[in-house]
Amino acid sequence: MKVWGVSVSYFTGKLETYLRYKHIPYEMEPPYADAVRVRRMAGAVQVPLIERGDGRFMSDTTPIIQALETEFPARPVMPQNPVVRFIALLIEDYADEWLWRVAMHYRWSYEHDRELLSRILADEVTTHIRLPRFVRRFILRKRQRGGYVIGDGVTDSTWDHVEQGYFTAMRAMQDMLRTRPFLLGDAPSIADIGLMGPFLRHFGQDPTPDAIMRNDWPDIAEWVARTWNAGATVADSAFLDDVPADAAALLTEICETHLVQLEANAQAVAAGDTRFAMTVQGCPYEDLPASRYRVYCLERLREQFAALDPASQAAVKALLPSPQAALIWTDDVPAVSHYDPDRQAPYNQAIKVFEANPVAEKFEWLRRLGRAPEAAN
Ligand SMILES: N[C@@H](CCC(=O)N[C@@H](CS)C(=O)NCC(=O)O)C(=O)O
Repeated sequence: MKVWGVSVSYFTGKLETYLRYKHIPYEMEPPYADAVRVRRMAGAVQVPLIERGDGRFMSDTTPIIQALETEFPARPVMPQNPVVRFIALLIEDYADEWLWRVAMHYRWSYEHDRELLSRILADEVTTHIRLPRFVRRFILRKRQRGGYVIGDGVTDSTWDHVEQGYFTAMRAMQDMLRTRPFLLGDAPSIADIGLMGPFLRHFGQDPTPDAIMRNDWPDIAEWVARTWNAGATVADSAFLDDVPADAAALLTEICETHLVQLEANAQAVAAGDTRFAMTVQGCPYEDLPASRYRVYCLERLREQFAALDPASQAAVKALLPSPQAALIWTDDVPAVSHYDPDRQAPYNQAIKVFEANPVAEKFEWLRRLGRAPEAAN
């Protein structure tokens, strides 16, 4: 299996964790030198992508993993119990979409992290571009910090709240890991795999968050290593049959953060707005990019909830007592993404989470000059 990916990428790290656990062999290479073909085949140049032997492309780790679970049923990562499975998928969605801003902030707001990562990325993904390395690094720094940090609502007044998201996640995960090696049992589930997106390549590798984790949260550093190495140490799946009480802090955090953002984003997309504001845990965020892809995430969560039997639905409701959770089972806020209407994912023409990056567009002339970096994380 060919994975088009990047060694320091959030979602590539999530997919690699999964493939290693499942013992699915793969080779990896960055896709950017072949961007025209990749865009034609996959719809968007983002990482990771999988190119199959028959030429088909798979995009988007959430449907990729769901499709691979059917194709490679050994060592499943989806819990059998429907309530545990729904909660695991909700944790995956929070890891994918809420912790993204936190991870990008630590990587691109701190000078040391920014210098190191722009150097790694320039050497890994932009060597086909005929511009001096310092120019390639400059574009990468501007693109990533401008588009994904400053352009995604990280300001002096949200900075502390963004960082609080990292600590709250670790505290809540620690609650769950006190009596088990993985969040929902004795084997990694899609909840662990999802959280490896932010925790493997960003929090566990970027200098600033990694120092915090290693020095103050070594239990979490152990979980990162354990999940990465689970292919060698875990013989088969073993999940809980109930969502444990120690998941309460993580579920509250998900309701108060991720679901608030999903709701405000869906409202913005429904109104045709490209930017929106929201208040999360009392902290106002201004001028955020609306995402059609995240409306699709909400559509899928609602669909998974609707597919549960009434007793499981009641159990999920009892686990999510925060008022924000009603977003999942009521449709006062419309969720209509018009994305993947024929349900071909992961074999569809994909869209990016943020379809436009205004900062990248500002540097388009420079990029064209040397065929400069068009995507990285
Ligand atoms: N929902 C997608 C997200 C993939 C994604 O956003 N990947 C980042 C890198 S970690 C990317 O390629 N971004 C494109 C860009 O920066 O233009 C997935 O789960 O695979």
